[in-house]
Order: sequence, then C-alpha cells, then structure tokens
Amino acid sequence: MHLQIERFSDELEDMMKTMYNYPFRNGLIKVNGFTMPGTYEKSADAIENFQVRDDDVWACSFPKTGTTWMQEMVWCIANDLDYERGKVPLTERFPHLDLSTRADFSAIVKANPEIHIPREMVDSINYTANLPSPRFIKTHLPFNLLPRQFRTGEKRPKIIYIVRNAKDTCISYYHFTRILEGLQGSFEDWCNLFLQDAVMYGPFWKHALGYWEKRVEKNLLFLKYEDMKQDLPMIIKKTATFLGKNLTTDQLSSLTEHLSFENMKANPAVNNEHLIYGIKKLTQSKVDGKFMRNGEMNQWKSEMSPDIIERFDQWTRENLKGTRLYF
Ligand code: PPS
Repeated sequence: MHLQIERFSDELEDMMKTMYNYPFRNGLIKVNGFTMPGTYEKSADAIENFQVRDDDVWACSFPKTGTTWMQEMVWCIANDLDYERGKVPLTERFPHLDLSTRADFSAIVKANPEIHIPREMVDSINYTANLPSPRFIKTHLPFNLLPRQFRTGEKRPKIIYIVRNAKDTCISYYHFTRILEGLQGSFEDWCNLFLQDAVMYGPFWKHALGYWEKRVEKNLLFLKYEDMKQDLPMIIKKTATFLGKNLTTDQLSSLTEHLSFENMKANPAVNNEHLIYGIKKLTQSKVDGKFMRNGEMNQWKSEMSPDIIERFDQWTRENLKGTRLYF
C-alpha cells in the first residue's frame, strides 16, 4: 500500500513538543490521514502483509473507549467463561498488535521485568503472527491501516469495534497520557490537540466511521461503551450471539458480575497496574492514577467548560451528519 505521510503544522508541532515531557517519545506523523507514532513507517509493511486468519477475533477501537472491558467480555464468552485461564494477563491472552509501531515500547518492556508482557512481544506484530489459533488480537489501527486481507475481504475474521462519547474519551485519554507520558499543559490544551486530531490514532470520528461503514458486514459487531454501562447483560448476550455462543442465565449473571468496574479494578489480570507501574518507573512520572480510573459516563459534565463542550458538540454534529451514528 502506498502510504501518504504528512507532518503537522509548525504551530501544532511546537505545541506537542512542549506538552510531551517524555524522553522516549518519537513524535507523531500523519499516515493516510491518521495520527500515528513517528516510527510507524518501520512497521508498515509488516502490518500490511500480516496474515489474518478467518478464526481470529479482533478487538478494534480508538484508545480509551472501553477496549479492555470489551476484550475481557469477548475473551470470556469465546472461552466459555474459563476464569482460571483468565488469570493470565489480558495483555498475553489478547495481545495488542500495533504496540511495537512505537519504538519507545521496546525500551519500556526491556527495562521493566514487572510488566506482564512476554519479552518476545517487543515485536508485537511478529509475536501475534505466530500465536496458535484461535488468536485474540487487540488493535487501535483505523480500518484503512488494517492488514491488506481485511480491506480486500480475502479474510473475514470476527471484528468487534467499540466507540465511546468523544468528550469522555478525551478526558480518559488526557489522564492516561498525563500518568504515563508526563503530559504537560492544561486540559484545555489537550482538548485543542484532540479536536485538531493531533492525538495518537486521531481523527476520532474518522476512526469510528471507518468501522461504522462496515457494520452491515456479518463479521463486524459495533458496540458503544454507553450501552455496556446501561445494559451490560444485553450487550453480553448480543456479543455471545455474534460469537456463536449460548450462555445460561447463571453464566450471564456471573459474567456481568465479573465485568463490573469494581471487579475489573481489583483483577490484576486486567487492571493494567503492572503497565502503569513499569512505565511510570521508566518515565519517572510523578502523576498518580489508575488505568481503571473512573469508569463512568458523562464525566464531561463536571470536567469540561461550556465553551469546550460546545466545540466538541459542534465538531461531533459536523462529523456525524448523515452517517446514522448517533451520540
Ligand atoms: S486503552 O488504554 O486504550 O486500551 O484503554 P481502554 O481500555 O480503551 O479504556 C479505558 C477506560 O475504560 C474504563 N473501563 C471501564 N469502565 C466501566 N466498567 C468497566 N468494567 C471498565 N473497565 C475499563 C477505564 O476506567 C477507562 O476509562 P476512564 O474514564 O479513564 O475511567
């Protein structure tokens, strides 16, 4: 695939440089319209030629939209609620394909024995490629940067995409980046980056719409974080049907319980405390916080100013006009 690489405006570049106080970050570039790590091109061929399998299960999302929650739900359903095997860290059961597109990732893993990621995952693409079937694969890649076999339709693995209210996603992403990457600058500055698509994997709506447009395909299930919050058993049932599984009433209630925010927060296999601990040690970030941070809808009502809310709403209306995706 021919990659169209663009740089950000000088103004945005300067803003990003002053906001990121993180020695391992390699900058950001635009690849086919999406904001990706500065080192993305090194992995581009391996991703493009990645051999997809029809029995794979792919969890796709923009960051901070509830990916981990959805992954745990999908993995448990597909593995008949095998909570014993579910004690293996989710990062191993359901590896993140595009992690190593960030050159800094290998530095992070190598320097931190306490991070529960197999050392071979320093090359996450090769590691994932060699897993036995059925593979469970997480990615934040937009649809147009997925391996070629998706775009040609040559392979049709199951894909589950999750999206979340843009304002809450922006808030969650802000806290995450502050904790892990020593992000400097105000929340307003971060919102400006988000609205200008200058955060990794942006533009947010273009990301969601790339998958939304494929929702008619039988191999794609499109979920919303807010629906999981409002009626988790309904979403579990819908996902089980999609995965070809039948859950008993008892299984449904035990999985609903297992996936509650409190239980996931306390579960070391999914709460990513090891990642936060290891990365913070490396970056010497002094900002405290948890991966399982808040887990609520409508955080924007108390965290955003009326002016920012209006800008987000206007931007959302413009992006979703005529798409039938409602937020
Ligand atoms: S990542 O790093 O991109 O994979 O992050 P991601 O998993 O997509 O998103 C993290 C946010 O999801 C929240 N979360 C949950 N909310 C409700 N219930 C459950 N069980 C749950 N599990 C994870 C997590 O708290 C992050 O959101 P915020 O708003 O920061 O709390």
